[in-house]
Amino acid sequence: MEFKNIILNKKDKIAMVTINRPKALNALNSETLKELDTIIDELYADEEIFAVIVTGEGKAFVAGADISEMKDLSTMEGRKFGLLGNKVFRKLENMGKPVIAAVNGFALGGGCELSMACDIRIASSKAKFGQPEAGLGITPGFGGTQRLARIVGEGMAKELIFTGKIIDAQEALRIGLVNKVVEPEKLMDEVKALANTIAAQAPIAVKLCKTAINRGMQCDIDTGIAYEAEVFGQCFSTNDQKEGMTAFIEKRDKCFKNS
Ligand code: DAK
Repeated sequence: MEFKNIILNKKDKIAMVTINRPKALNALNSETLKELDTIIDELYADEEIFAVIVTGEGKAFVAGADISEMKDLSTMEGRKFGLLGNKVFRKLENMGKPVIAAVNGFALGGGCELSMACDIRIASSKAKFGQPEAGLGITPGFGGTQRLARIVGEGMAKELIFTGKIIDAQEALRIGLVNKVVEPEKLMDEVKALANTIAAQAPIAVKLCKTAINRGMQCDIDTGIAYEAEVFGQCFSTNDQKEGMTAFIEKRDKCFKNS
């Protein structure tokens, strides 16, 4: 399927989702969010895809929600826009496949929020992060007040959101917002290698790990441990569990079938 604002490529079990509005620094308008929604549904249903990469075309990852579209929104329209973005980001977060953000440049506002809805963030040394919404007279609207505090802690999240200050990739690494920083020309190789390593694991196990971690971050540890025991049990109903353990005993390479 062709999209106007997003390029979707699939190769060797990996899907690459490139936000492609470079003239507007990949700002997210409703049209782009709706395309992203369709793409997530497609990737979720595609059993050949084991890992997903999200990145931006040009010098930005995503420079935020589209300010020109938001400028004249009414209260109800603003709410609708926020609900759309949150629905799409939550779907991405819960899609059951690992998602890596390859943050190639500006990740501001909704862009920082998009990267935080991904599981892992790898940044180019040129990347910049921030939640500048308060300076525009709004609050973060795509989960920033919730995910940033969970990732970097309450005090740091409040400082970033209250001041709107923009931080560089090294500072993002220091506060735990990104997993790794690499030189710009190495970013895609690094992210693809990571995606390939993840895609070589048993995909159902990876999916259950993701769900268990996501759920565990939102509940008390006893509930989380009980959930872990549940998904651990479920693994034994998969062919890939038999394959992984048999291949180990037989000292041969594994061949996971996502079943
Ligand atoms: N929206 C629309 N257009 C944008 C944009 C954005 N977020 N960011 C950049 N652009 C456009 C610029 O207007 C410019 O367009 P032209 O003038 O060429 O037509 C083009 O991209 C290139 O940008 P610059 O000329 O500004 O490029 P520079 O390299 O000089 O500066 C910059 C790069 C990233 C520092 C600068 O563009 C910038 O400050 N951009 C805005 C960053 C920002 O404030 N982002 C946060 C957006 S607010 C909610 C729902 C959602 C949200 C909030 C609430 N609810 C419903 C409750 C989310 C809010 C946000 O994300």
